[in-house]
Amino acid sequence: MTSKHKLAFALGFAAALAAIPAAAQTSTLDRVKARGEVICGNHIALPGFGLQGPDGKWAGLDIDLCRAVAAAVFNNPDKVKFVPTTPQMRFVVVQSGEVDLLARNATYTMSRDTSAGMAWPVINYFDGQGFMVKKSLNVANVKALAGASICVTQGTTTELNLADFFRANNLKYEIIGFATNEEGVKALEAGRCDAFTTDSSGLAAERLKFAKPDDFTILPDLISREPLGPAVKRGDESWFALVRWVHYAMLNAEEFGVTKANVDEMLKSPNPEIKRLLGVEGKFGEGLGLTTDWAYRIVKHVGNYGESFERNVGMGSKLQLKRGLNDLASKGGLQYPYPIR
Ligand SMILES: N[C@@H](CCC(=O)N[C@@H](CS)C(=O)NCC(=O)O)C(=O)O
Repeated sequence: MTSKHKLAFALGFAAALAAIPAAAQTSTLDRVKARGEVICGNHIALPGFGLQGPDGKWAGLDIDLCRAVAAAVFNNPDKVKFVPTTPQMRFVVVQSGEVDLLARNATYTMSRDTSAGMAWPVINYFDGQGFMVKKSLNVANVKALAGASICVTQGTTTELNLADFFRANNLKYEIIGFATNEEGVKALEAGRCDAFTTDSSGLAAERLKFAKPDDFTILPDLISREPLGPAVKRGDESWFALVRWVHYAMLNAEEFGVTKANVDEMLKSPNPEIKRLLGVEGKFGEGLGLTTDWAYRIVKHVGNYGESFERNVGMGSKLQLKRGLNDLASKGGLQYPYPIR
């Protein structure tokens, strides 16, 4: 290589480096730390998952995941900026890097995972698509909805599954699409459609908003699998791992009986699993760019997964959802606490 070539090479390299936006040169965790807060894309208003209270404070299972990330990074669950998103905008804010993670009942699917510039660290709620109808319609299952008009939110897996199911079963139906749940649910309440369909957890949440919730029933059958979980921008594996392990820490805490109330007491536990979880033994948080007490912070500020589930969507909450698929694997569910070791 001549000196001229060397110079051109060096300049070309410098130019290429300069062309990389600043954001691409630092890790998501570095940016989060420098900014002093996590930016979390959430739902505009979904009781149990992401809903703003009269005091302006957000609450829900998805909100807890964002707060748990903040607790792990900052030892402060309030260091989160929430960015409410519609179904149509939710992935754009992930792809553009406007949010560090999206936590709003979004289904993990192959195309969203492989061709949309996003990655899905973990599933924090296993769900399926259901239907809600007025009790007075007197239908017992989804197939009895042949010929019905069905309200659905656009830009969702829901509208795709709906079309598949009715086509596959040779059933006629009329689809009435809306940009938001709110409009679709209002249309059902007003009698403009016979049924409203979305994730079954979303149905339980939306029913709460009716003036007369008891006039409506959720049909027993589910027509799809909807694994719901957070999404991050593809390309930062460390951040991906951090979000995933935050959820696993909450599962491990539940598995070993570590709760918000007893976490300080548990620091003295002789159980090696608990010692590793809480950072009494080992330095597992360091691999994530965090402190050794990263999981202690999560449980201390947010609680374990079971606590978050019960508080937000479980039998003790207004939604009254059973643990079902979201029980720990040791109790027959799909939530599996991967080993911290
Ligand atoms: N899990 C499905 C459906 C998501 C979905 O429809 N979510 C509803 C709530 S259950 C929604 O966000 N509606 C918009 C709104 O209410 O503004 C997906 O990821 O496509």
